[in-house]
Amino acid sequence: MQMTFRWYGEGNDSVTLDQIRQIPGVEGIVWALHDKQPGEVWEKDEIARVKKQLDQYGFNMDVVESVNVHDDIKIGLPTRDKHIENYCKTLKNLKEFGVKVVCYNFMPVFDWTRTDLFHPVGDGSTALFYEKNKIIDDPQKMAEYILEKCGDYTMPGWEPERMSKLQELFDAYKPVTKEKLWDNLKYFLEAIMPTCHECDIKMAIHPDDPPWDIFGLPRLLVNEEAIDRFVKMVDDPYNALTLCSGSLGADPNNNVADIVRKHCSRIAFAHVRNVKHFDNGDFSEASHRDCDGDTGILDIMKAYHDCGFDGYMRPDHGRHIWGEKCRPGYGLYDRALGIMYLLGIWDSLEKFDI
Ligand code: CS2
Ligand code: MN
Repeated sequence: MQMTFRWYGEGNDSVTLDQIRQIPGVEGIVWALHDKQPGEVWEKDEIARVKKQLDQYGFNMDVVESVNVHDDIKIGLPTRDKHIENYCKTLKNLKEFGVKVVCYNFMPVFDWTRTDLFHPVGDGSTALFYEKNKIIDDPQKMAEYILEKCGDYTMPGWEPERMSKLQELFDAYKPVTKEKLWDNLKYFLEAIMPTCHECDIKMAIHPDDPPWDIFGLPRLLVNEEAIDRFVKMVDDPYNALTLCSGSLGADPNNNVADIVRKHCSRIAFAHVRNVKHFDNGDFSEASHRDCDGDTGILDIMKAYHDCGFDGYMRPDHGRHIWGEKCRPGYGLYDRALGIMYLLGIWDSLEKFDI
């Protein structure tokens, strides 16, 4: 297993590479060109600039999160072939810099959705929170709230440019049923697999967050059955998973450790995050410590260890603690604590026969 840390880039993150270097065990930075719109080619000189920054601190750039997929591909419009061609160009450019894994998602319109980005946890810290009753039929209001709360930071998947065309986007997705969306995902993957082989880059899909339909939009990667279908649909080692325990774990019926055991060989990238459920269906993100949530962090780490997982891992969203001002879910302190906890479990599993 190789520990990594997500970083949004120079001038685009409250956390610095110098700080990340001081967290024990971090070998690579999970990065992206965050100013790129979905569909735009990532040029070599732009990638080279990031490489230079990471090299100074001895970090690798093996994992990208995310090269976002253009809506035309998800909707299945005739223009998708042009966008797929551009996606392949980006993969070829990334290959030149040794990138091994590209994380992406196939969620219509929105990336992850929360109703409160700074919900008090009760100990003075705040965390991302999802209140089921607040997801009413007003996606516009939701988008405005998210954009306002993010302040100067744009959140991937919630780019103001896309959010300003929300109604148009919703209209475009109207004919896209869940089955159609599966077909469009298959089309995309089959089209890019030869390039992935050629470039030795694994495409690692991130599950839908939360793992159920919202605002009438279909969502695919929501449970074990869907993941089974996904890996069989394009049965290729380069068609891989970003297994996000927090996304899947938002549904109490999902047993993430079981999914790890079943699909370990197809997991290229592990996101480890803890979620606490409430009886009414709401959930809050929690610290990485097992007993602070219901995701089964210890079981998940043991499952990865038992399977001999040798892919990339990162702590996922953290709480906002010690008064830190940061991107929602992406501060330094709680994610650094998360890493120490995860490495503590891993090191113990390595040393003792448990
Ligand atoms: C989220 C997502 O769970 C997560 O890691 O922060 O924004 C995630 O990065 C994307 O869905 C991946 O494409
Ligand atoms: Mn995740």
